[in-house]
Amino acid sequence: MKDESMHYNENDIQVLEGLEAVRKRPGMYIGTTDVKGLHHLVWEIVDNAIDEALAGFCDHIEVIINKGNSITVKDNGRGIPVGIHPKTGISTVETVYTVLHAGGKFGGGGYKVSGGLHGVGASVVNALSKWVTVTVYKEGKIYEAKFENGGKTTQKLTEIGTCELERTGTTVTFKPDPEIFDTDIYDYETLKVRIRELAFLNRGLSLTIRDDRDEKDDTGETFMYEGGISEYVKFLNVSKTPIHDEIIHLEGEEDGIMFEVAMQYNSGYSDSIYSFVNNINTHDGGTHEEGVRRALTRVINNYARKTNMLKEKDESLTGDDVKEGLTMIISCKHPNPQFEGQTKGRLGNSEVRKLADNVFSEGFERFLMENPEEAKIIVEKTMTAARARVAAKNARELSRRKSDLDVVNFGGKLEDCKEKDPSLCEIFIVEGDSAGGSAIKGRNSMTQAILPLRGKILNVEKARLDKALANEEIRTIITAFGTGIGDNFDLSKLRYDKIIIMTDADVDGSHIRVLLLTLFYRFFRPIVEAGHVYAAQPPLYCIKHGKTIKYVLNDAEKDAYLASLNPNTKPDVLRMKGLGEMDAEELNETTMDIKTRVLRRITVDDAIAADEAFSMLMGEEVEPRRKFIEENAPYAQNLDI
Ligand code: 0RA
Repeated sequence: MKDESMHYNENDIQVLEGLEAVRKRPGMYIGTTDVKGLHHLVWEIVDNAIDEALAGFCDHIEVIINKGNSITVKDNGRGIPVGIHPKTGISTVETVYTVLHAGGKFGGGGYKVSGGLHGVGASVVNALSKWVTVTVYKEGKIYEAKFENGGKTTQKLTEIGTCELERTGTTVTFKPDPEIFDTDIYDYETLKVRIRELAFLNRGLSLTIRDDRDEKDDTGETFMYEGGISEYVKFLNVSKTPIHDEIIHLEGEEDGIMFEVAMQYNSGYSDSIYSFVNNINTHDGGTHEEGVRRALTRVINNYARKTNMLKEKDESLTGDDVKEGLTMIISCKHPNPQFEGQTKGRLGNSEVRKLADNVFSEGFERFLMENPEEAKIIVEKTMTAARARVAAKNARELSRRKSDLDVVNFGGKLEDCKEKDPSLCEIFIVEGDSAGGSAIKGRNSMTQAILPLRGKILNVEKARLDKALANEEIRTIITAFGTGIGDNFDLSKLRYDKIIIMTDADVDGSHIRVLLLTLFYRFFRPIVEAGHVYAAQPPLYCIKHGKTIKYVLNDAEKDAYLASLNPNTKPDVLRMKGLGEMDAEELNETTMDIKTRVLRRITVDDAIAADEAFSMLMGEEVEPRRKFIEENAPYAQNLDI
């Protein structure tokens, strides 16, 4: 007879060493241990359930945020195998949760395309949890295993009851270890947005999210889209005005690689093209995107020539022309994806370029032939974009020539700093001339440049590049930044390390800030993505007591500060009116001085959410904006993206 216990002990040591390595260097496995890493744990577990769905055995997944911020993920798949694993001599459930490299091929060796840590996810989550409970429903029986303090088995897989034969699936509950993570509070919205995305990307799969910390939430929200990525395109175009009714959906498969794309043009000027591989956003594109872009440009040009919309003498449409106002989702499911680039956000598999090109060009050509009216609208749109491109190029050349003559003065508005090393320089874009005046007097003229804005800035969500370039305010900004715009944009030429938007803490101020952010996001996106954009935070209150002056940013800070004071002091509290009413010294001390100011960095964690928010806030459609503001009113503080 084999000595089972001996066998187990040997493994046990190995197992604990493996999980201990995860606890020592969690960043290697989940990136960070901040709020992002905390949420990452959920996706590792959900990924396993998605794999079971992609294998065709699961059609419902439920995510529950429990009281106390533990997470439950339930699926109705086949259930993790419960038998003894031949390699480890312990149950497969326990193996999957405690052996670091038990991923992928455990159990049946099924077809597996999801992203994440490719099957080691469960053990990584276990290693980083205070406790984990796994329940498996299978063949009329209920099994349970428990782990504590970084993955130590406290209850081996045990049969704990019976259930109906038809009931199968896996339920996992885990509580992240507060010793590992900076925060232990889950954000419903963050989980919801990704769960909705997973529902769009996996048509027919239903996903539910419920918040049991919230007494009022007893049903949660369920997302299920029969139309898959077509419905994603429809959703992304809600705040935009589509120029044709039908959402074009094309798909194909070859050698186990699934490829699909959905698209619809809208009347706007920016494009929203997002691509995914195995449900992961490939934000740096790759071969699947390249195939589609190449085919899109070729098919539209061919069609426009064939129908004589594009005459012989006309230049061909460019890749930029054919993507203006295009909302598109590209989704590829690949059994062996190669992710490339610094952030692994690029698909490298070369065979996908061909597949994407073939599937797209055949399907799209067919669509244009069968729908001549839509085809005409689309081609006309791309031809208008081409004309605007030429006009913008001329305008750009004009403004470049002008700025060559006038490098120092910038139309008289920019008060530049003396320092020439961009990494030490910052520029304040200031609302109004009077605040601009105080800022110029109060600044550190060595490193701080000031650009006062006179009028309201143009809403670029409703304007093409050529019109934006005709706008004085925007031209000054482009010249000041030094990066150029459009085709000749060059991030390395940015003249300031920090671009600081300084507007009042009122509704007008927020409006100007959103207009500026829209401009930066649409026309200077790499500047935002590289983290160069900040919002200054002028204080809302000034609290004086005795000789002490304290500035605070909001009501909560004011109340906290007042409560901290000796009850005998008599503070007389001033509500600050606006930037324009502060003198140079006050403005410097409260908002500009690097020793005392509070800046908020504007980040783009999620490009899709940012795009959605800008279209919503700045686009043509009124109704979605009304709804968005209504729904977000309680969170108005967090509106910035
Ligand atoms: C491999 C084989 C079988 C099921 C699974 C994996 C499976 C894993 C997970 C992880 C979360 N939920 C899951 N659901 C299923 C099938 C084995 C069998 O049919 O006995």
